[in-house]
Amino acid sequence: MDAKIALAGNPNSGKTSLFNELTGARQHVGNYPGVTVEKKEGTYFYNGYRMCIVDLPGTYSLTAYSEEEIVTRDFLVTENPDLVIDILDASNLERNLYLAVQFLEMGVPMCIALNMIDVAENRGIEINVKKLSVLLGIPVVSTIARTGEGKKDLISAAAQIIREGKQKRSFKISYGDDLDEALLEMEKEIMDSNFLTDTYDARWIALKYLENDKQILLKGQENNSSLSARLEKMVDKVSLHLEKTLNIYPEAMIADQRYGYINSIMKQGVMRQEHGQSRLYMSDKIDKIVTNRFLGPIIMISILMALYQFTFTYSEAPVVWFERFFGWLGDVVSTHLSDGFLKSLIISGVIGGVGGVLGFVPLIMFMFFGIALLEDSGYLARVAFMLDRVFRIFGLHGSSVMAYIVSGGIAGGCAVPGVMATRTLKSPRERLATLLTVPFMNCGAKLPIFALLIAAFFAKNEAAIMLVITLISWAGALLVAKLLRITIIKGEPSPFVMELPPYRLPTFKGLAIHTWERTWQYVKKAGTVILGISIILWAMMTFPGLPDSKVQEFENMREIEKVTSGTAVIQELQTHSGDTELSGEARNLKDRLAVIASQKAEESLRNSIAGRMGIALESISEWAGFDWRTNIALVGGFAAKEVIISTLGTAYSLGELDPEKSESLSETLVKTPGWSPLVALSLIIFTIFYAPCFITVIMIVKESGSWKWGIFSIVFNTTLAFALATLVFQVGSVMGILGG
Ligand code: BGO
Repeated sequence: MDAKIALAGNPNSGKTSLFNELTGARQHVGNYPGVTVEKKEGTYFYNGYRMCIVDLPGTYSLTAYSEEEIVTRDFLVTENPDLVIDILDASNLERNLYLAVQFLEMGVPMCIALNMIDVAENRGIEINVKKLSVLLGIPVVSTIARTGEGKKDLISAAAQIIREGKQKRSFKISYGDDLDEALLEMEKEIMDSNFLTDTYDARWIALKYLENDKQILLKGQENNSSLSARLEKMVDKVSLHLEKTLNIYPEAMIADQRYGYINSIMKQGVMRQEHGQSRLYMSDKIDKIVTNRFLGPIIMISILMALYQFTFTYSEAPVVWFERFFGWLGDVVSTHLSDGFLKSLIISGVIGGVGGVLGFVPLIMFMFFGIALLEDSGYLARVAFMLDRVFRIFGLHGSSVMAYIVSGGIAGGCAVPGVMATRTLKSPRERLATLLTVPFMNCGAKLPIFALLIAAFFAKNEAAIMLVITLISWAGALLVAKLLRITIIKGEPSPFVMELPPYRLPTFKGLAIHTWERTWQYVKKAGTVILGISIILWAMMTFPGLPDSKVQEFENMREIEKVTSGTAVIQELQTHSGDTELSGEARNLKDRLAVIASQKAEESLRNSIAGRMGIALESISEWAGFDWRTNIALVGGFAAKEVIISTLGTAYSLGELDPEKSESLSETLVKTPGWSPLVALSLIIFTIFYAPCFITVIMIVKESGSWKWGIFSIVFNTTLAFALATLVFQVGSVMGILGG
């Protein structure tokens, strides 16, 4: 049987030596067509195989900068060898792995000859070959090409891969949020139009466009000029963005991330150097402390605590300004519009709903700024690296950490991109376990709910409570993942390599752009989706309203109050507005009328569609301490979690105790009977765990490929959330803690 094997590697890695060892006298030299690069071919016989071995020119990379690189690349795609043996100089592993990573990205069938192992040993370098093989997912065999040592093992590993046939391997490096997103978009366009995909892999083509690869660009323009122009436009857009935010070009970012991937492999105990001669760069020095087994977690918790402290401290005043602004706006509308549905819609539906969400913009902004700082500096990647050890225990993967963080693992993300971020996970089981648990993270929509409840009931320990909420959500997500991995999605965890790019000093401009982009997303959602849902929920909370007989009943109650007070008092009320100017009797009447108005509003809310739903659920939800108004908010929260806060705002403003006093929602909740710190805690727990919002469920269905998992996440998460909230509320009530 014939097989074609290509020998590739960096110059001076020992390719020629290995080639000579294998082929001996059976070799001939020519040139690659059209170029001056030498082409050496020979044969080797092994167990019935006639192996045609081609010694490719030595290269450091697979860009299109030199003839050698183009020849190597073209050979791999046009000649389609059965196997590539990448020869690595073991004494210079990190640098040699750069080319190996690019072969892996091309998806060619390959194995590694870890050559010059004798030189490495002499230099006190010890390499864990097995671990390297596991992490890269391909066979690695140590060799000494000069003496022929390891040659037989290498060829037997090669024959094994050839026997197994060409299997498509999925190897993906994350190039950071911006490039990953661009890559996904470009990949889709490329696949939809079958653009060069006969020869190359779609992601690889997209990557080459981002690397500004002249050869691929030229081929692309010849093949489909309009699509090529569209792809180039996408590249320009993301390049400009990267330059503005991180002051870097895509090519450099891609190289950084590839080295980051290699750096991560090296840090997982693949290489040990006895005499400590290896040069430590600044990033390595920082990593020695920041990712240290003992110091690392302490630093991580301290940084999170500092982030929350910073956010709550500095956003407090602007949040109050925003609240006052929306309160004032409500008052203005209230005085200028006559009573009726329009007034109610604008005050309760629009201002109460959207204003409630927009009121938290300063908090969101400060949080995003802090997270952008951690992300742009490269620290978040270290968090993922450290947490990998913990994640393994729970049957997950280091890449899951990034999906958790994107979903709001620290606070303020979104589960939709979080579910999409799970695409970097190779193992389908780990991926499923991750995408089913990312919705437990504290996304930007849950944050205002926590902020509201913390401000109302735990004002003294804001940052500490926020940290506890974060830890609860992570612990819950990990335990559920473990449960899933030992029951319905069993399987071994796969090896993990997380890109550890060098630390960078973020620029203020870059941080400002990242902060603004994310804040704008939040504002835009509040002004569109949330506005729409708020109006629907307002309608559900307003209609069908009270029956005429009931309206008349309240009217009669008002009349009775007025008649018993006398005309003089009524006249006084009509002509004066401020409380201080009123006589005692007039003030009394005013209070009694306000109580009737409030009773009427509450009765109307109870009678509404949403109110009836809330009341119907109350017999169950009261186990967890939730009243019917909270139920309305939680049902609304399934559409989008922001709606919880806006609906609570609307529900409590529709039936508030004194409609003329515009107090903040947190003040209203504290005063409302039935609310206590324990109820707030129970609600926090429920909010963390219950059904993901509608868009996330759709995303779960899309990414898992089945409605089954979408429905599972609704039913399982809500049951779990309710069980935990009930546990907290009941135990708290029995023990009499937190006002329970
Ligand atoms: C000279 N171990 C050791 N110690 N050396 C090796 C090994 C190994 O496993 N493999 C290769 N070498 P190429 P490329 C040389 O030529 O095969 C040596 O570019 C010398 N030459 O012998 O040419 C190999 O094809 C004078 O060394 O690599 C060669 O990939 C003094 O690495 C060099 C010392 O190998 C490069 C060495 C006149």
